[in-house]
Amino acid sequence: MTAALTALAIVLIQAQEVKVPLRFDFYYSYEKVVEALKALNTAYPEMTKLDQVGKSEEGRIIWALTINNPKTGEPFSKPGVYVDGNIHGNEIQASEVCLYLANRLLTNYGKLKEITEVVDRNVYYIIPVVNVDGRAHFFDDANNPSSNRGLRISVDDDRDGLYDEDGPDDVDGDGNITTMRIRDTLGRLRTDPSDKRLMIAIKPGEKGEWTRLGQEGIDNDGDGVVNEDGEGYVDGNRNWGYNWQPPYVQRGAGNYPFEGSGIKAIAEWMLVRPNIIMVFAFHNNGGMYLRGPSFKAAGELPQGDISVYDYLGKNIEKIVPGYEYLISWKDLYSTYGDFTDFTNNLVGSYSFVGELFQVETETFDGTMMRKQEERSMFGESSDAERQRLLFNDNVVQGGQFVEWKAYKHPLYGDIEVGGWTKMSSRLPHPFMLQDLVHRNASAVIFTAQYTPKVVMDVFEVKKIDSDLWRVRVRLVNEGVMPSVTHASMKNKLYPPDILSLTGSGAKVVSGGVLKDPYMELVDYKEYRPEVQMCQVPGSGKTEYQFLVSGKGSIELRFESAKAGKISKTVALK
Ligand SMILES: [Ca+2]
Ligand SMILES: [Ca+2]
Ligand SMILES: [Ca+2]
Ligand SMILES: [Ca+2]
Ligand SMILES: [Zn+2]
Repeated sequence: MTAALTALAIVLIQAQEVKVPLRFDFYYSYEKVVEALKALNTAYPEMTKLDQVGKSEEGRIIWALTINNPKTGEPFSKPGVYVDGNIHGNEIQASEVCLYLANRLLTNYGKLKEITEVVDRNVYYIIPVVNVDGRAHFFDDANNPSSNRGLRISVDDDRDGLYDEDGPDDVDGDGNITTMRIRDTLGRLRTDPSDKRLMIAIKPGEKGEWTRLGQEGIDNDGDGVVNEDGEGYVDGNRNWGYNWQPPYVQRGAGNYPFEGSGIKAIAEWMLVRPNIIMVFAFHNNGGMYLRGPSFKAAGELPQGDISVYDYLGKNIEKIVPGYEYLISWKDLYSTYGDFTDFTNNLVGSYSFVGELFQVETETFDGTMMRKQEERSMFGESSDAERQRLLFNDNVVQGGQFVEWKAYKHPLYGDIEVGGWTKMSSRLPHPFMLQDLVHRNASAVIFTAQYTPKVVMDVFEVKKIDSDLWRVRVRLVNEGVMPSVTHASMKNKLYPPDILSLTGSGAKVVSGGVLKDPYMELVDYKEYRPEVQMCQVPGSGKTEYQFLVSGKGSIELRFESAKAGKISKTVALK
């Protein structure tokens, strides 16, 4: 398909009305994402709530869809599962994963047992598009697969006093920012004999043919440099208020934490939802599920939290074949001021960054390529690129690569322009989108089965003296996640979970953790024994013993920011 026809096909899809169940054979523009959220909200008014979280720099609204079944309790009575995507404006399929998840949960509630259970168990907070301006500009403007990543905050990248004065330009007007090359016998590249669209590195002694000039563009401000100061750059995922570092340490950090108006709005929105215990932030690409910490100096996470991540991560690797469960600073790179460090340390959640899509899956014969580790010193990987071109030609009938064509550049003279299109490289072709969104939403649904679920059992009320009762209480957690993360306990983020015993005619004489019911080994709390601080371990239990004097009925209450509230009333008899 020519670029013009591709553009026409996109326009036709975008003109159609969005209906529930949602379709996932095309990419939703920002406006279409909003329509889809409104359509879900209209179709499921009892189960959903649509919030305006805040506004972007350009005034676009950031929307959040909350999914909660009121019949199984209010949102704050349940663990919160937060899912977002597209904080990087170009990483658009992340939003389709969010929409697919919402659509999947709502349209299958009451039909599939597994879906019904995870809907009833948790509340879901879904923000499909974080960088709303970025998504809009990725669709509307000429881009390469990696551009339009940042927030719409001007930054003077080359420090000449002008802001964003010279970004790439779509010199041939095809909607893509591709690459420029110039004939150069002293260049380090030559045409690949097996496919003339590709260039390969010359061997020692061979004559060169081409030099790569970089992204399409001219010297807009006439300073003798091409493309030196493009749009932005503040990176929404380096602008959060946990371990934020200034731009000389962390590129894209912004002038101060939460400079991005949408970033600040989302932070505030999350902080008033202290029940959030699980976070998924979807990006592209590479096929990874990353956990923190994001920088080495943070040290390793508490062992109890690592166990939770390992259980989830190793299962997710199976749900999304080819994806790897990794640690971000160690296996990828260190980042400062990123979102999941904020959520882990200040929201008190477990968090995964899902890096969607593996370009290695785009091969002619469908066999996944080796990961592109063995690139040549010039960054070319011709084996992989040849496969991708075969995929382009034979599987999707074009649209992913623009053939080289001559262009008269005002600075360089006779050059050629061509290369991969914006909808290639980091985004699956729409025919493979369905598989991507389903599997990655399934990773969220799998995880949502393991949020904390605490049940209380008052397993003994025994008279041990004329006016003295022994009350034993067990808190059992059916989830894999503890009732509060170990990191939150360490950081003292929230009032700890509390188990309390009250009764108008009763007085708690002593109380504590029941270490051994047979030996009657109790770790008594010295002050205010009627209030016990606790953390109910994942797939485990914790037991308490109270000695109570008095009569009548007593109430036992368990209160947790993440795992909800439970109370039981029993009679002293
Ligand atoms: Ca500048
Ligand atoms: Ca700039
Ligand atoms: Ca172009
Ligand atoms: Ca310039
Ligand atoms: Zn990203």
